[in-house]
Amino acid sequence: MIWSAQRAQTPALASPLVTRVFSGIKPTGPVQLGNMLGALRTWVEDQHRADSFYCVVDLHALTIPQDPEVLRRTTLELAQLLLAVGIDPTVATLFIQSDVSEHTELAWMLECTVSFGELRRMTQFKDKSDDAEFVSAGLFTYPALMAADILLYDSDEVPVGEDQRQHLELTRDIATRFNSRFGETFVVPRATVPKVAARVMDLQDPTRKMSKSDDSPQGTILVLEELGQVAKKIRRAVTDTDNEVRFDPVGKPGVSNLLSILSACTGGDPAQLADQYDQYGPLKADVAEAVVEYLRPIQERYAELAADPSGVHALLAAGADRARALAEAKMITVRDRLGLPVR
Ligand code: AQP
Repeated sequence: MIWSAQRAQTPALASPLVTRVFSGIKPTGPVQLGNMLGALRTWVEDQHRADSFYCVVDLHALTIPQDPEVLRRTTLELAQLLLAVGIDPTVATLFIQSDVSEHTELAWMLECTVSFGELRRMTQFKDKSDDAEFVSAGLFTYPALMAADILLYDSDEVPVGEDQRQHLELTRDIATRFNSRFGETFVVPRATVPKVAARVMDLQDPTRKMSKSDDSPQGTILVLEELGQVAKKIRRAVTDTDNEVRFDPVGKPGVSNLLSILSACTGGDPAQLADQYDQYGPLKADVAEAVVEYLRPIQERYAELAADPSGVHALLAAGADRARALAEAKMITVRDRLGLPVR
């Protein structure tokens, strides 16, 4: 117990004066524009005002079948991409989820506090399992692992796209229930969802969100895609026939999606941007140019990092060490609260 008390006082523990941010991204395929505008853009901003923990959540990728070699490669490439988009490892903690085994340990404990009915209500599970040949139990319990990721670090804020809001609500419920049953243990986090581009839609089917693992090559813009190809996809984006440029996500989902993308890349309010256009052609041309110029420096930085990936491994190991220090301390409290031996 003396040892555990010492651990619980490590300076790495959350200070009540510092906002802690945590977020993760799955290495399930090449990062798409929605990931970038809905989440990673905020990650980069947040790292300068909060103690930020960013994680490549490789264990979440296992919820759907993965080729081990491909997963190994995409995990490293995703870490490189996070550096290329502007995550600065001197101010933020960047690490790989499976390097910190406390995530899975806590996930099990939380799984035992969340009900089958709560998990069954998760719309992402329904979406991802509907047409799948094989539905893993992990896909079903995945929100408990996500809750563990967040709660381990006393996170105050979790920057995510709109699609993750429901999982965040469940995380809040899990934390609140645990605290009231076992005593104050977890910070109850809140989702921070961007004002624009919180749900970037598929360019060919603007009623469904852009996704990295969906088979919609013409509807998905990849962050590392050849820029001429990016412009072409935007010029071919599905709109509608009345040729009126108006921000109305329900009535005009295709046009509104383009306005949201333009707004996220250049600033400005999507409804006001709409006033500058009276035809789809010029709007599409401006969106294409804005996205290309947004992605160009990211692609250049990525090419430099990919040419010499040697430093990335060391940097991820250092990030995991920092994350582990916090996670170990939190698990001492959690184990104690649950009546498990404290190591
Ligand atoms: N279309 C989107 N618009 C805005 N934000 C989005 N995000 C994902 N798609 C959009 C946000 O990106 C972050 C990382 O997502 P993830 O990799 O953890 O999983 P996801 O939400 O399931 O994203 P994908 O691209 O759809 O991946 P797959 O196809 O593997 O499921 C999250 O904050 C998410 O909100």
